[in-house]
Amino acid sequence: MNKNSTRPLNLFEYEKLAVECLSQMALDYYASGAWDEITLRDNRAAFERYKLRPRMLVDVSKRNLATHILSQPIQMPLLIAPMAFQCLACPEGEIATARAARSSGVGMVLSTLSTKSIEEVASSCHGSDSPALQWFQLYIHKDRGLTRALVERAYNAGYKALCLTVDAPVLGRRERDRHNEFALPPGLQLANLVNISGLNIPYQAGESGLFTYFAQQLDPAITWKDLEWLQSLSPLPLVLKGILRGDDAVRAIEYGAKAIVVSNHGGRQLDGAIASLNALVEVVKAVDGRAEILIDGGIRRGTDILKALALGAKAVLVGRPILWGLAVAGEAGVARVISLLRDELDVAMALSGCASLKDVDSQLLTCGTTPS
Ligand code: FNR
Ligand code: LAC
Repeated sequence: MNKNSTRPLNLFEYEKLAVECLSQMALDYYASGAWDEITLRDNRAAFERYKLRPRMLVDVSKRNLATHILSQPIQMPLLIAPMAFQCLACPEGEIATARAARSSGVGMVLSTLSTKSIEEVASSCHGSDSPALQWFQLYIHKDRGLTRALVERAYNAGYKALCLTVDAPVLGRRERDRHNEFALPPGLQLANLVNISGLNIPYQAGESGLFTYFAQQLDPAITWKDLEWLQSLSPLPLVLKGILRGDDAVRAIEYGAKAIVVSNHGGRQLDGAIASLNALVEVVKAVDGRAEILIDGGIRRGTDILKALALGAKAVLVGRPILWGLAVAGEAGVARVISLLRDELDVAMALSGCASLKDVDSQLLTCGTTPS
């Protein structure tokens, strides 16, 4: 396929185009999962196992995809997952992503390890009518002063929630990154950390520089008790990302979390971990309506979103396909990836007899030939 002559029709076609736009090191970093990439593949396979049970003869002439997440409106149930180092895909990096999220009416979660700063990303979206649904994703560093400063900056810049990633006490072993000796190329930096401490992703022979960064800088000792401290730093609602068990979800609520992201980090952390869609069922049951539940991992089609919602998620996060859009065409590419998903969800809802998200329920799905 040629970048200029072919208009990608779906997210898989975007991935094929992106392969030609990225350096090998960036592509491998974006695409890879941990060890044998079993969980990476399982995330997709889990969606294919569930089958839809469409309802017929429903008036679907008007369809509404809008919803609220933590009381904030979005045009469709989608947020862009936090992903590090987006300037590897295009020079505007996270700013392009944020603008596309804003113009498309979806949410965005900014990574602690972004290559554009908390303030740059927030201010790039100022000036339009509705407030952007922007959350800040936090990695707790050993240096608690540095961590506190990140939270305060996110709050002051107008981010609406703090999304603590809990599945990465150490970095998962991504062997492609080890082979490539992954490091940030000259000119790119950890934009949120450069003024505080000048931290960067080091080159290290035979190792992923990001793995070394995690080992040196992030705190693998954090436990549930630290959530109290974290919540004392700002009034931002707490979201925990990376929960895969019902009992952990219940604990998250007891410790004050307002939302949970069921996630295995896109198969990049513990390989062999349960597919996130399969964990969703257990988490939804345990939470029993006491917190909002989101999910990510392997969402590539509108029907995947529909299935996740039918199993009880309020919204989904999408990761890698956003980077493929960013690599192919910057802000416009991200906007188009979102619009493809929106169109697919819209058509899938119509064909399933759902005029609005309220009509999407567990009866819409089966895992075998009979309703579950
Ligand atoms: C991630 N992810 C991630 N998560 C997080 O909490 N903080 C981060 O900085 C990153 N960085 C990151 C970089 C890249 C390149 C990828 C692909 C992923 C995980 C991400 O938020 C999300 O959980 C998964 O990407 C979802 O799976 P899919 O949609 O990529 O299959
Ligand atoms: C990753 C980290 C940064 O998945 O979360 O690469």
